[in-house]
Amino acid sequence: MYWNKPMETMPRENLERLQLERLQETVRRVYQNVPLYRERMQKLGVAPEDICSLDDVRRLPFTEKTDLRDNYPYGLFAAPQSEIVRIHASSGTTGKPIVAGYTAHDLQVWSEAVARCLGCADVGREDTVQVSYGYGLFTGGLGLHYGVEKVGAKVVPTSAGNTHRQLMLMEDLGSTAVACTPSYALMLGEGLRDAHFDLSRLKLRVGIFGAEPWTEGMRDEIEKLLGIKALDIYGLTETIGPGVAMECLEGHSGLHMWEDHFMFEVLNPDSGEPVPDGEYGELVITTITKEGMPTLRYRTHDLTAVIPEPCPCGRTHRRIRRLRGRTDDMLIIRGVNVFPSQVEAAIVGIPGIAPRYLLVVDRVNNLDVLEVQVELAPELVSDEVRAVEDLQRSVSRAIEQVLGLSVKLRLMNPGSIERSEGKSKRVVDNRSLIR
Ligand code: DLL
Repeated sequence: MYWNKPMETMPRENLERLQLERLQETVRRVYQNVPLYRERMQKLGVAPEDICSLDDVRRLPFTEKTDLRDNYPYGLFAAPQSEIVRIHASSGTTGKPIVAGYTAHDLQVWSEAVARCLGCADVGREDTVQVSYGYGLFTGGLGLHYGVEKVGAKVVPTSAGNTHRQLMLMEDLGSTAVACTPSYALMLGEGLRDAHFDLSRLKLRVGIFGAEPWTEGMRDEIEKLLGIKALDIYGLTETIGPGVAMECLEGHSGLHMWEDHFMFEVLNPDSGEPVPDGEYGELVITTITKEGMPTLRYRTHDLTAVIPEPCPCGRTHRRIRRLRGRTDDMLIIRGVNVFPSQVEAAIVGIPGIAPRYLLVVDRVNNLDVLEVQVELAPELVSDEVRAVEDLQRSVSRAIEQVLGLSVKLRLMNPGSIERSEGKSKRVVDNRSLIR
């Protein structure tokens, strides 16, 4: 089902003409209003008038997560504060989050993008959509929420957590669709299985799952446990939130990127040169309709490939493959972005602790578990149980405060964490993506 047929099926030629106009407008806007972009463009010797074709996007500077961090909180905003009506945020590499600002127009664009995603899942006026992504600074809950309202479906804003209540409401309210992270979808499914629940009592038909990497194996399991079709939705705070790209029921593979709002490139992460269609590279996104905080050539560090073949659904917006992983070291644990350097920042300076650590990530009962191994300083090898217990508590608290996530802390004997002469290995990720 299309939400916006003329846009979703627009001939490529027209779509590309529209993209160019919008790109030019965005470049003018950031050049005028955002010192960082103006200075970078001047350094590269490129002015807004030089953007004469879509290929000229490659003349523009890249934007990185660090640029958002360094300009925290409002430095990359391109609209006056009086026009900003919403803020969202996601965690970054330090204690400070990445902040995104939206004008009223941006919120329209966002709900339009999510409405198209819901159309891809055949969700319309007759549906009841349980939004079990977290509500708040995270873009998942509110992002889906306003898209559901836009298509005229009924939204049940349960937010994440409280599995028992989620399942009760799902049955009682007759939810036909659910939106949450794939790992939470598995938990919901297992809740049903463990309760020997008769699936025919549910009206659930489709799930809209994203915010973290998942696999075909996980899709199969979710579909079996919940008795639904499971579809992948992609997005990130820096470019808008969920709704940048979405799988459709017909194609069932590959996510349509809404190219009238987001221009994308797939580049070799080392050289910055485009990779041929079909080959994996880093996804780089330029927003072309955002006002509050447009981003030029944002390096997502997410790995994907363009699917060159047209989709049987008739949408002309190109598809990217399911996101394969990241080029940097950001981990996503239970939907929370975690950088190893955050742990380092938390433990450095705690008396009795050496700045040696290792993050071990596992998936236990389909939930991510983060174990943080931290080395004791040689001077503190205390046999005194109370002293070690106190240290255990204060180090856990310090780490949990920075990450916003509960962790399993293991204090290790001095020298027991492996050393390396080159780059240190900070992470062991045992979550098997091929399940
Ligand atoms: O996770 C936005 C979102 C909410 C997307 C709900 C989909 C559904 P951030 O917290 O900024 O925003 O995290 C963005 O999450 O760069 C990817 O690494 C990862 N990610 C998001 N969706 C997917 C997906 C939201 N479908 C980061 N597959 C992105 C794999 C995903 N990774």
